[in-house]
Amino acid sequence: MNQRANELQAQGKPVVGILTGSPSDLDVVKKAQETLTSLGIPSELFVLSAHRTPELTARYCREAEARGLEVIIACAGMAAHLAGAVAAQTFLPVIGVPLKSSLDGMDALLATVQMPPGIPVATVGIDGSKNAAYLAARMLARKFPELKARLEADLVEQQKRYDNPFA
Ligand code: RP5
Repeated sequence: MNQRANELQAQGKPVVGILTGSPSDLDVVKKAQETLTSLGIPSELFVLSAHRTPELTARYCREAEARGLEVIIACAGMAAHLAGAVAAQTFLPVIGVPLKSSLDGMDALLATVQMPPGIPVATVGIDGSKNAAYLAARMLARKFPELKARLEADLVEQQKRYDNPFA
């Protein structure tokens, strides 16, 4: 196994920060953390809001890189400004997860994805917290190559649910 990925797992220090805008989001958001854990990626999860706790959110983002984080996943519903507010405070890549809280999540999707030029948020689908974790893993695999092998193994597992007409 690649030495750096081993170190990543052994040290247990979070490299992905997961934020969400309300305790009411946690059932969906926890799937991101479960997926990262299944891939051997240490993460941390905090409830922080762009609107209700703006100063704590900004401080978290400004200190994130120095604390060793590599990617931030930001999840929110309704007027979902969290991912954009995070991207305004850090140069780490930000993955936005729009949550289905009202209007079937369409409000959050548009609020998260429609960032102005220069402040990007890589937005996954509505309630797409698992895919946010997989995207974070692909980003991290550029620095920790063993993660690529884990992603390949995970895909093989997914493929077991499918037929192979050529077998
Ligand atoms: C957003 O508003 C949160 O991310 C949540 O999805 C939604 C509703 O929050 P609560 O009123 O349930 O706290 O900021």
